[in-house]
Amino acid sequence: MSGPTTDPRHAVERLERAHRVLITSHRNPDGDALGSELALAALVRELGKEAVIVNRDPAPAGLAELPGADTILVRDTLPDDFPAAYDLVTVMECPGLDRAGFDTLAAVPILNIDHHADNGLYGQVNYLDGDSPAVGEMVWKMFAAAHLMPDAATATCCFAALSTDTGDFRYANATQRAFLAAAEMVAAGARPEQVSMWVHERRTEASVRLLAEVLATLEIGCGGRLAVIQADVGAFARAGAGAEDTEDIVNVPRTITGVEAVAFFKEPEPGTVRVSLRSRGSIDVRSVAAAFGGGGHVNAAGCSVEGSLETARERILPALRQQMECDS
Ligand SMILES: [Mn+2]
Repeated sequence: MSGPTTDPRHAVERLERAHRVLITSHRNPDGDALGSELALAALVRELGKEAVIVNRDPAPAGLAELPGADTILVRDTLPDDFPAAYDLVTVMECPGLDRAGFDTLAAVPILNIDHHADNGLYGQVNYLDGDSPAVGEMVWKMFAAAHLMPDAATATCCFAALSTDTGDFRYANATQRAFLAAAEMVAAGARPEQVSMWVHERRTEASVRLLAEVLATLEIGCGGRLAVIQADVGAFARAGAGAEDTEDIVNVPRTITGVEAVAFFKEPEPGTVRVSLRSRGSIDVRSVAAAFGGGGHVNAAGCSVEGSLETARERILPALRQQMECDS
């Protein structure tokens, strides 16, 4: 273990000492997870090493079109030649090692690359930058640190990571640093219009039907500041939808004037309820999620609760209302 570093050279130096690198990220990978994994694999190969990407869950439909995404192994367990055939594991965008969904990753030294403020420093090298808009941007900086020029496909992967994690450059993390990196990526051949198509125009019919079901459950509380939506097992069944069809729905109530926080309760199958929380400004939904074993960012977090949807609501909503200082 060593202290965290924001210097991409330290991460590149660790890669240079490796021969065969296993790359993974969190369960239900998003644009930053997938884009940063693919870009890192390209960097590892440019350095003359071998890279294998393994994820526990498949990519969402649109992001499966990222260049190289078809090379990602999706498995419930690590490859049969792990740990013997690997001398480094690189974990992308995981505040805790458990997020990857594999039990034995720590059998090999770990390079931990993340931008979450609550990262658990589980790596031999911890390349962490809480000011970075996306882990894909941190990988982009590693190319410069290695004096290597990313190709157009890699630039597109990094751009996908950056644009999805900044909400198409609309969130507070769409900083000057984010735009400067985006300009470099486009100059290197990244295709923003292609990424936008993959991210926004690959909806399933089931997800649009589920959206209708969910919006019909909208409740507004806390004097107009809190929006609550849900998808119970019946809603998933009527829409023909699964957990993968809930993406982005939580953001719809956030567009209501005056709404400062959104809670979305999802019950794709009975017994476990996934909760997505979104907020504005200083309302800290990460601490609410963390109280129930989850995590994330101050303004975007989530957790899972065992039991019924009603139980999950009874546990989470009082904690959220307290965080928001609701008096009604
Ligand atoms: Mn990220």
